[in-house]
Amino acid sequence: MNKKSSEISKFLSYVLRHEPQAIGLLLDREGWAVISELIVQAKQAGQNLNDTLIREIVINSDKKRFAISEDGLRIRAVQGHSTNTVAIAHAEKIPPEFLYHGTATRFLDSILREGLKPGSRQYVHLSEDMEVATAVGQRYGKPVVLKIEALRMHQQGLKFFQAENGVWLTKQVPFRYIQR
Ligand code: HQG
Repeated sequence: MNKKSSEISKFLSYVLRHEPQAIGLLLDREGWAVISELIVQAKQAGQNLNDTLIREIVINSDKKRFAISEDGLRIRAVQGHSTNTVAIAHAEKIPPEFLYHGTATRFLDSILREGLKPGSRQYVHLSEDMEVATAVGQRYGKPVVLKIEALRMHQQGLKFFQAENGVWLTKQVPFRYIQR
């Protein structure tokens, strides 16, 4: 992705996951925004988008962060939300035996005390892939990957969901399910 596309992708993440009200955009409960409205509201906020550009970014997003509705008229972020106006009905699924969470070493003391918490987001994000988890952890400093006993959590009544792009979501991970 070039610099311009990456800047727009960040803008889309910001308004579709976190602060739609910052540009006067309305998302429905499932997180959908009408693309034509997004273009108008973004322009007022100084961000020039168009239909082709938006669709290119959706297709080229490395993590498949966004989806376009079947009728082609709406867009949403598939996970990562913090705004509480959105409550996507993610598919509940039985997780694999282990999932991974990448974080920074400086958070470890707190995580081993409190377990994993969603912070400002709606869910804790977990991955099936250790390399992906390492890259996620790197965003905040020296990375460390935690191995989560996901299936045992599920068997003990904790729910798991999988977003359209494969990211696993759960409300929290108590420290007893975390291995280093
Ligand atoms: C940490 C990106 C202290 C947690 C990625 C993480 C992901 C704690 C940070 C997605 C803690 C929250 C989400 C505790 C958790 N004490 N720190 N008890 N519990 N933490 O960004 O998982 O590129 O909200 O380990 O790829 O890093 O945006 O979550 O380091 O899928 O599409 O608190 O964001 O995707 O950070 O990343 P975040 P995350 P995109």
